Amino acid sequence: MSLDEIKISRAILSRFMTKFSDCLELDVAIVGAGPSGLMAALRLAQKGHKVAVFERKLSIGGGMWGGGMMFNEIVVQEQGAAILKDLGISVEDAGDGYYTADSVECTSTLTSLACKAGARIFNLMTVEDVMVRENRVTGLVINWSAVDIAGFHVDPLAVRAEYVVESTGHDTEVLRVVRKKTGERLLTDTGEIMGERSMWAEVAENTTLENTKEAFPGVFVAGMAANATFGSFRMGPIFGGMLLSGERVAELIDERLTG
Ligand code: 48H
Repeated sequence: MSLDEIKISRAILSRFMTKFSDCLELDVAIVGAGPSGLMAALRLAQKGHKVAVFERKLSIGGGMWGGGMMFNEIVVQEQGAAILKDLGISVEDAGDGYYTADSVECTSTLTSLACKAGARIFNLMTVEDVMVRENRVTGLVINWSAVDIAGFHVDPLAVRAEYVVESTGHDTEVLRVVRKKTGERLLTDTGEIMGERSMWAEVAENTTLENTKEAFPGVFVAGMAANATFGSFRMGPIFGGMLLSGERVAELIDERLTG
């Protein structure tokens, strides 16, 4: 078979345009492809919702690849281990209710399963703003990360969504922009992003789940961003709470979409 470079280029352009334009109106737009965002994407897609994830970086997986201090293993507790096993990821018993898993296997498997379930993942795209109608977030404003990095003045495009998942991790970028642009109170005690506290794994893991909820009309917060928004602790390289938070946010949004 002869190979024509122009056919290769045309195939990429036409396939990408079909895929991208199909995602301009979504049930759920997820910001950040870390463990909580990927888990949410997997469960929402399995429930039949139209979901896409927008990730700023070239790589998918957020803080999961790096394990703890670049030792590429993660720790999960009983419930987290059950999720990983259910996804077909190898888990080692480390005793006393702690389990370890290879962070590369976790990230790549979760990503693959989310894609195969029907979630679309767009890497190299940064969410820089939101759309708001009648005090409710109705979509995202996106641009190529390369535009952001280069500091070019190029106007963005927009994506409409019934619900947005804020899973940008420590920086809570979506809620930060919501607070700044709307001037409205977030659904926190102070109305502001309350800020992440220092490390306390046990408390942080439990509060991650409690804090996985709607933080502004139309925006649900998951993962590390949930604790940062509602003023709880960080937990270090234990990832059960992130996975459970992704599942929880998917359940909450599914209830809204189908209820
Ligand atoms: C597009 C964006 C934008 C934007 C950020 O940090 P993450 O891995 O997030 P979680 O919450 O799923 O997992 C947190 C975990 O990795 C972690 O950091 C833990 C457990 N820390 C504990 C501790 O004590 O330190 O992923 C967030 C993703 C990243 O890939 C970002 O690049 C991406 O979101 N992102 N994508 N537009 N504006 N902002």
